[in-house]
Amino acid sequence: MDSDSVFASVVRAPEDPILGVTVAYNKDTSPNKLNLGVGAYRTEEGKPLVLNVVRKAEQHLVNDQSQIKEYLPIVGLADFNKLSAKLIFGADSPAIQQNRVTTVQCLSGTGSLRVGAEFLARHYHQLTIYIPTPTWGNHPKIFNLAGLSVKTYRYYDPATRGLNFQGLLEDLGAAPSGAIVLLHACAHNPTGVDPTLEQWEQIRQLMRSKGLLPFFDSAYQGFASGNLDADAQPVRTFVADGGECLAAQSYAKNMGLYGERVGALSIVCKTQDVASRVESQLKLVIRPMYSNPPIHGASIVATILKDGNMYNEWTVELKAMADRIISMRQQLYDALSAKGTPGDWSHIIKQIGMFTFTGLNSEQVVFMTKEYHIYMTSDGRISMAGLSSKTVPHLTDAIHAAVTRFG
Ligand code: KET
Repeated sequence: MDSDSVFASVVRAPEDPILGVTVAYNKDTSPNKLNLGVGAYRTEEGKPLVLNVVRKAEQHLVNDQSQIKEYLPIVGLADFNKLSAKLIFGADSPAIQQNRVTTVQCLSGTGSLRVGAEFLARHYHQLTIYIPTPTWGNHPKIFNLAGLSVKTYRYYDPATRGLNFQGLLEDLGAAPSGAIVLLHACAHNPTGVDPTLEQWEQIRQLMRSKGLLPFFDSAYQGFASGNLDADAQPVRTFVADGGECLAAQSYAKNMGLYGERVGALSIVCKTQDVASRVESQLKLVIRPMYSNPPIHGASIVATILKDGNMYNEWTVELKAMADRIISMRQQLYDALSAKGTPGDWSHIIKQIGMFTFTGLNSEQVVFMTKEYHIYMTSDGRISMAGLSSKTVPHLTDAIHAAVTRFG
């Protein structure tokens, strides 16, 4: 009997708004089903992709008898941390040269955000973090659980399907001095809308003038433009001014290491001494949480970043993924235009990164899932990486039917 259980009063929690889409997809028996929910890259054949360069690095690790399975230090693999900081801040970053960056290996992007948030909650004077509307659904939960108070700033304008730059400046301008601001480093999720470099510069000036603390979430470096350096440019301009910031990096998407849970948190400080004290406190955050991070994924990343040839191979494979996504945008846009689907769909080719924020409403999404077995998040976000030339017509039919029926 249920009532005998000491947990009898536990109520069922809803599925996660993003990962729950995959749960529902897996239960669907239709041969035409299509998962455009989670942001995970698929090939033209609809299959998950392990990069060749990752296989090569793994082979290298297996053959290397000096590779051991001892615990890593609390902060993770030293090489991985150094190389990760270089990847995001640039090899010639003065902050790195001056040793005022501390980098700790964390459990992918999510874990990096969480560790950074826990550190801020313990040691930073202003406990309010501003996140964009909309944003990745896990952001408010991560920051709330860490003890920060979450507020929002305007970001996306549904009318233009572009950036609400004026609203963004107004809201950050009205934020209390010292507040933390979560910024998507590139390829904003879910909107696919990024500020231009000129707009970033204005955001930077405003934030610095008010002493707002930037916390970058970099989950898609390389996926926006196909170029790792170009995608890191906004972050680098914030570091170049000598000010402080945090950055959470994920290798889930750009190296396809989703399940390896490999990422890094960097905190750029004013001086080397501050950075080393910050690191000592990060260790106190991490040790009781998960003790120390896993070794395999970080070793793969370090192997690739360390070796010139492998690094180049990676950039080629990364560019190929980014290009395939861009070509999916064009194909979907062309197909909707050819079909004469009502509405302006040019945002599909204007937005960047893994997702298109279609503008479809939740009623239309429910309809597409029920009638066409197409799975996506209820906010109308579709993962372009889950699409292929073969499935574009099916998606086009579904969107056409949805907007015609519920326009
Ligand atoms: N930040 C952003 C903006 C983000 O989209 C994700 C993942 C993460 C961080 C964390 O990724 P990690 O695997 O912890 O490195 N987003 C996709 C997957 C998810 O929701 O977990 C998604 O939006 O589909």
